[in-house]
Amino acid sequence: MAPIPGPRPLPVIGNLLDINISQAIASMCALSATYGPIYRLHLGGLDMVLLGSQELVDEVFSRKDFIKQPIGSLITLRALTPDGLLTAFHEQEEWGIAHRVLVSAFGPLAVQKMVPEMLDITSQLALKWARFGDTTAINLTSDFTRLTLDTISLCSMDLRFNSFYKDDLDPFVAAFMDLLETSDARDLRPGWLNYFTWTENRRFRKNMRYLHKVASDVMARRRANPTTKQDLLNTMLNGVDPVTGKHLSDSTIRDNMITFLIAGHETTSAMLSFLFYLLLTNPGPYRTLQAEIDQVLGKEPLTAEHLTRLPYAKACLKEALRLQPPIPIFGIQPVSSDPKLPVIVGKKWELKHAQPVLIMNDLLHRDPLVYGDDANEFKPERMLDENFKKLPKNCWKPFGNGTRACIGSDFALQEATLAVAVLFQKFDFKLVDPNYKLTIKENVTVKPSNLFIYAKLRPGVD
Ligand code: MNH
Repeated sequence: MAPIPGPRPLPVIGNLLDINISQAIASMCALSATYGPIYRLHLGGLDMVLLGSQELVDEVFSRKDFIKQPIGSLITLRALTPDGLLTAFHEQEEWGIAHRVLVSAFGPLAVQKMVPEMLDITSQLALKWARFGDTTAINLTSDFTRLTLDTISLCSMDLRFNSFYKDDLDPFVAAFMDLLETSDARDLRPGWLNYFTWTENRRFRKNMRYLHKVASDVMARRRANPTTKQDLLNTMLNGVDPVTGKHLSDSTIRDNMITFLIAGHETTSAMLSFLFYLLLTNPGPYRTLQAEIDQVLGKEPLTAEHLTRLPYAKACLKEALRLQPPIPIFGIQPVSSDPKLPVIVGKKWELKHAQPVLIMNDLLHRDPLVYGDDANEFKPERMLDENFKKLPKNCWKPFGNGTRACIGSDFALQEATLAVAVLFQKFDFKLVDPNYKLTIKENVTVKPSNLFIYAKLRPGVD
């Protein structure tokens, strides 16, 4: 057996000094240049193994003995949503019940019925940008965050944040942003150290109580005023699990409402922001995309039917998810038939039972053996269905893997395709700073920072 390479850990703090805390993910990927596609790192009290090539990722995803492991921020988030789909442990009963009750409510057919609500919010964004005119700098990511938060809350629980009518973050968003920020900092410290950060812990608990209350209030209001709308909240309130015959408990419903709001908006906003950045720095794909939208929509108002005829727009989104995955790392673990025995990967590396393993999407998605010498370039053509299906399996994992993959991927892709179609139909865009260099802010998900654009209404648009 070969030792798994990696930087030498120090006592207590492990490899903390090998990582730049504000750019933890970028530093983890950078270490792979020195240590290779599999290496180990000791952080936050965990002995982790990181994987960053398609060959290794394909191996672990093709086997049956690797399962999801909520790790890092997800563990801290478990304090907030212990029964939520995203943070649930593999064997947790609440996960199975909620998954089975919800899975078809997130499927393509159900999501298609949400087009009018998605359009409602996208139109608010378009109206705002039209009124700004073409000389007001738009903070792209913050407007996309308004779009995606208002969309998931309206579609999932008929709740309107009306973010476009507010300058500041809604208190709900402020509370969970603050909670996520502390959760990132906690992650990198050994667990016992977090015990001593009193003020931070108090703030964490205060935010948590507030988020629980908002969700419980929405649930109580719906119970008091029942509707027949087939939204996710009604699905959770009324659904019965075909396997166990059980309903979702109130705390499971509450946790999943919070989960949808958190998981459903930061990621989709990041995807749209990165896509715009990539289009604005790649004039060829920008023009091809706008030509497709002009050809399919012309000046007509968008309908669900148009969305099925925008293959290039979909390819652009998938290519943006490849180059800039909003969730760049996620955790799995080997499960050995005998916990005392190791699990062998790549025929030569031993992993301990339940050892945290991190998949590094940033590296997987740029594996030169899969994507070639131009792996770092934005080329949406490679994501058109006919080309995508020729790629080796498990080379594109922006939505995670297996049964624990993202339940909201159809929702997110439809929402983003719709937004891109409406926005490119109505506007021409350019960067405020033509020399803008991408910088990334990490806060559980990653997003571009300081990305400002101008939007100019196109001739003939009212
Ligand atoms: Mn989403 C799980 C990425 C949009 C709700 N999501 C995951 C995972 C990734 C992911 C990666 C797997 C995490 C892990 O293995 O630990 N999600 C995304 C991306 C986007 C996204 C890149 C947008 C782009 N997600 C959404 C939307 C929702 C959502 C929209 C909507 C409500 N995601 C979830 C939930 C899970 C999840 C819920 C947990 C699924 C499960 O384990 O059952």
